[in-house]
Amino acid sequence: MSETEEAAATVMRLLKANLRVVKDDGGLASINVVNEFQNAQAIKGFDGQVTVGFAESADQKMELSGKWRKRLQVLRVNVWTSEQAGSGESGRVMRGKIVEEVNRVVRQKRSRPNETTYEFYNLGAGSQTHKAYFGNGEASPYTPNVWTELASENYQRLWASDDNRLQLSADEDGAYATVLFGFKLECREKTAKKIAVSFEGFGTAAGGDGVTVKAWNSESFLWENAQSDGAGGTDETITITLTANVPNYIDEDGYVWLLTRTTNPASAQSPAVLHCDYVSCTVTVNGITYCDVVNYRDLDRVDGVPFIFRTEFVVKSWFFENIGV
Ligand SMILES: [Ca+2]
Ligand SMILES: [Ca+2]
Repeated sequence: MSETEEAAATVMRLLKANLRVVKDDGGLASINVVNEFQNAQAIKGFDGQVTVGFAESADQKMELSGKWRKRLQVLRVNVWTSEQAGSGESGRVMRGKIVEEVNRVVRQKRSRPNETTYEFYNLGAGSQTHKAYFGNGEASPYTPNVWTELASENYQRLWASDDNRLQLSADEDGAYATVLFGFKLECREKTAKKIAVSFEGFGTAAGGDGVTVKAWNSESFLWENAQSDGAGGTDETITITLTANVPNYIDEDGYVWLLTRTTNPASAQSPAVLHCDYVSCTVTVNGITYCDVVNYRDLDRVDGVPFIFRTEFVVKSWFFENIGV
């Protein structure tokens, strides 16, 4: 039985995955996206905080029988900043930047808020979320001693589709240049209704060029849904789209695993080389299919120390449901 995700959870993840605020010093601002405002202390250590809370809900019949309904849900999204000791940037400026970014993300993603793209942007070795490992053939993601985590400079090559590629080779006769990618999802397994994992790159080997990708089925404990391409010596995007038994492809720690290897192995004379520019995993959940900003206003709190700069958005969202009777 699948589950429907709460609107606030969907919008929280949407913001968490997409907010990218650049500070005056060129660094990326750290923004804590949570479901409730704690206190001014909790903002410390972050450049800003965004809270998402449920406000109200209404049901609309779509036709006379009342079987098809549109469920409208209104959310309150608040942006909070304060003056940070030692920060060159004022809380007011930071608030303005985050507000702009919330507007951009909600508007751009309004027709697909329930779709999240997970990528390696800004991650390095030792990442606590998505992981990437090198190996020399097919093994389960949990096999000890066969997978070596990539170094940070190699993670960085996966940050964007920019033709700056990860390039790894297997030299031993019969070995495949293999990279294992683990995407850590931020949704409950049973809410996932579609997963699309994509690899952009190519492979070369003495026995023939090409890349083969597979997805890990954590129920059958097998690599499945093989796809092959990338034999042209230039980037190609290979995608595995999963729409049936989707939760089976999410393991108990919330990971979706993608295995990518050269279609052919290295020979005694020449290595097998895997080139990868970019990988991503897009997950669609059962939940709201539309959201947009209704309005926003400033609610600064200037009677205490430190000042709290706050902007509150009203966001409307909806999804359609068939209640069946
Ligand atoms: Ca490319
Ligand atoms: Ca790249």
